[in-house]
Amino acid sequence: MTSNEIKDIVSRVSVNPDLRKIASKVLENERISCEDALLLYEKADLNFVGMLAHYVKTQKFGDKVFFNKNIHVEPSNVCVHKCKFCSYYREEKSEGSWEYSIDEISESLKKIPQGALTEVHIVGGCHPNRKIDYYCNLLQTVKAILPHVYIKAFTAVEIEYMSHLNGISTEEVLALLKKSGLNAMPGGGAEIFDEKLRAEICPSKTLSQDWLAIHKQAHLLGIETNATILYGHRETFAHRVDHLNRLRTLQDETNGFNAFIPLKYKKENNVLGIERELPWTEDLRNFSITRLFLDNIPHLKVYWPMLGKDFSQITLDYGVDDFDGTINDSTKIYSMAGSVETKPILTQDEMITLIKESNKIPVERDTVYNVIKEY
Ligand code: V47
Ligand code: SF4
Repeated sequence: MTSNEIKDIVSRVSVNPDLRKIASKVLENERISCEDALLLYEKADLNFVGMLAHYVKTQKFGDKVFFNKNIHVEPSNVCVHKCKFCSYYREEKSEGSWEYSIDEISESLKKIPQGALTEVHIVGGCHPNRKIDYYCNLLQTVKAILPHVYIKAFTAVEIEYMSHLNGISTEEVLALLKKSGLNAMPGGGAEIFDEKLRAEICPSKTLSQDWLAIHKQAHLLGIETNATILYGHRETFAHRVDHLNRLRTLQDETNGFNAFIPLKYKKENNVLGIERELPWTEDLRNFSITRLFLDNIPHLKVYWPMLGKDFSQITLDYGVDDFDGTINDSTKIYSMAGSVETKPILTQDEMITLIKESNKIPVERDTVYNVIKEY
């Protein structure tokens, strides 16, 4: 749809005049304000925000939808933080905990044919007895076995914990990890930046200002990163807008974020005590409004293992341009929280089919969005 066609539709249907103004801003390529975003969350229906988000996504990428070939490595689920929404962490040596040695991880990586993937995504808990040598060794081992892959590893929360445990600054941690092979960082651990709510749902976790500072340090060191939001728990729309605004402000400064990934809170096996997960229409509205507000973070990613393949296809018409990865079934953070896909695995052919079925053009990318192949 062209901007004139959208203007025409907006002028014909009876839309709140303030919403109409926001639509004009979007169509004129003007940044929307926090007040605008809040109004969209409070008043705009799914079709309205969806149409605008799809327009913006199409302006940026046409019908292209990106994916990559990756694998998740989760060295341990032992974690000191015990976030209330997390279904994944365990106490050291308790039932359900795991702690893979470098040898165990390297044995499984050696089975992967060369060229089968372009990214290894490594993330786990904050383990109280694993010093930075373990992580540097792990990165070096991955690079030795799979020299051409990008390593996207460790959330800002893990970086902060390594700094704490080893008595060195977070900059030093990042520099050491980079020297050992770290190429990029995932966006986890952001949760919700509002300090009061953060203290309620993940009291011991990295403070919001520190999460942002670590990403800034990474960007200044040339490590590109992602960002996330955990939504659908106790947060208000104003909390979501505040969260997005802190990211947009940092991105104006550093331009180091590649992708934003909204993570829907899943309620199984954790103690947060939310009885009902959000309806899918709210997920679609959230994807759409995020696309409209975060005008400076290029990619909006759907993490399909969490939302399911079928629903993720629908998000491609609501501002999403990235279907994340082919993944393998080793990722547990969502399956333990009740995600739609209990054994997340997609072959490259299945990924291409899913994207084509949605009338989009599949484009394989690497971690930092260099195009590998268009299908
Ligand atoms: O920070 C934990 C979330 C995140 C639950 O950067 C939960 O490419 C929902 O950030 N319900 C870690 N979410 C995973 C992550 C990620 C995933 C995929 C791709 C990328 C990327 C990053 O998982 C945590 C937290 O926000 N999480 N528990 C739960 N019950
Ligand atoms: Fe640990 Fe991350 Fe789970 Fe929090 S969300 S308890 S930091 S693994």
